[in-house]
Amino acid sequence: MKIGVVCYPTYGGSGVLATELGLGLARRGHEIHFITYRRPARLGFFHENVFYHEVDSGADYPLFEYAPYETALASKLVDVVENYALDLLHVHYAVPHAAVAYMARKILLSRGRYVPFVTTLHGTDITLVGSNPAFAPTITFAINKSDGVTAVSESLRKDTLDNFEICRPIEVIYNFIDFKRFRRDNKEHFKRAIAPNGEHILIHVSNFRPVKRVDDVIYIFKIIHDQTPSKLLLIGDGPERGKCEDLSRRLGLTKDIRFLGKQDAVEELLAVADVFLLPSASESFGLAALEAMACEVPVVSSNVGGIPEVNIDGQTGFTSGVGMVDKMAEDVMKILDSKESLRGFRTRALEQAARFDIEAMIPKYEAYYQKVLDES
Ligand code: GMT
Repeated sequence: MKIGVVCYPTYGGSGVLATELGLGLARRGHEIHFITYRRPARLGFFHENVFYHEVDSGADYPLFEYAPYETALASKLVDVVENYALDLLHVHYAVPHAAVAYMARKILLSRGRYVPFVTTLHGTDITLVGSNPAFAPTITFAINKSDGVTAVSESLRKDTLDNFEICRPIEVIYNFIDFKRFRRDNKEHFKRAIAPNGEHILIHVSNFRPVKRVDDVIYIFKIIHDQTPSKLLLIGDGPERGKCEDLSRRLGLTKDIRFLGKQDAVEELLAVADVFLLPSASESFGLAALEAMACEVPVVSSNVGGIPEVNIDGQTGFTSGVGMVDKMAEDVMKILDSKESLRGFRTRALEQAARFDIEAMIPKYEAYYQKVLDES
């Protein structure tokens, strides 16, 4: 198939997932065209089946206080579909991509071609952004007009049906993990550098948005740090980072918390970690938790959204209510209680991660695309 992929080319989960999916499909012989405003973060290498088309929103025209990105993207979609004879468009993150794809499909139809589009809902496009009255009517319309709609967890599917007037089926295709990249390699030299006295290593990876509750990560760490020698690695960047740095100073933890910013090789840091913390207020899936589990790192998390579909309470880690930092700290201590306990959690985390192997999920997307093409 020849497939156009639209996504946010940033470090966020939806962009990562879209890029990995596109690359996986390209490896299986499909021709993949990424159509975005910047080269996606994980699209670093040449592949004969992968194309990249940059969208220029014409932002430098003096009249535009806000660049008309949607119009530019719709025009680019029309251009790429026509010039590369694409069979299908797959847009990740409904806002605004589903509405733009609808517009492109209309334009193409007026020029004699029907090109279906699949929308994948990722989470905040529904739970935070999409439900905002500024977007809701357009997004509801565009989801209903999609030729196919997928959600990354059962919980997100349910949230979408509960909160929007959706009159079409939504297929759940879970997020996935590439075990060629995410696996626990021996990184003893890293471990010695980070925790020279054998301290426990806790880790959190996110975009430091309020929804991630990174301050809870620090409060949890404080409780643990008072009980056992430990280090915390904070990976990623975003609006809450400054506040979190202040908090770690106020709590006297500067020496033992390392803010590492955005990292390309997250798996190398996960490979030295003992427990992953994810206390989010909302999370449709928790791809970062799955990446940790693939590297045999148990997860202590909140129990919101799709997280319990990934992190199984008492098995692969623990889940609790949002903001229950004392309980989350207790759960970390339970995991770290003995070498046997940690080993058990590690093994089960890996077993659970194996259910989300990319090799099993890509064929599900292929089958779904085929169904959409057959029906349109
Ligand atoms: O986590 C974010 O805020 C980024 C966001 C995104 O779209 O990039 O992540 C969402 O999509 C990921 C990939 O499907 C999911 O793993 C995350 O759980 C989801 N985030 C939220 O629902 C908050």
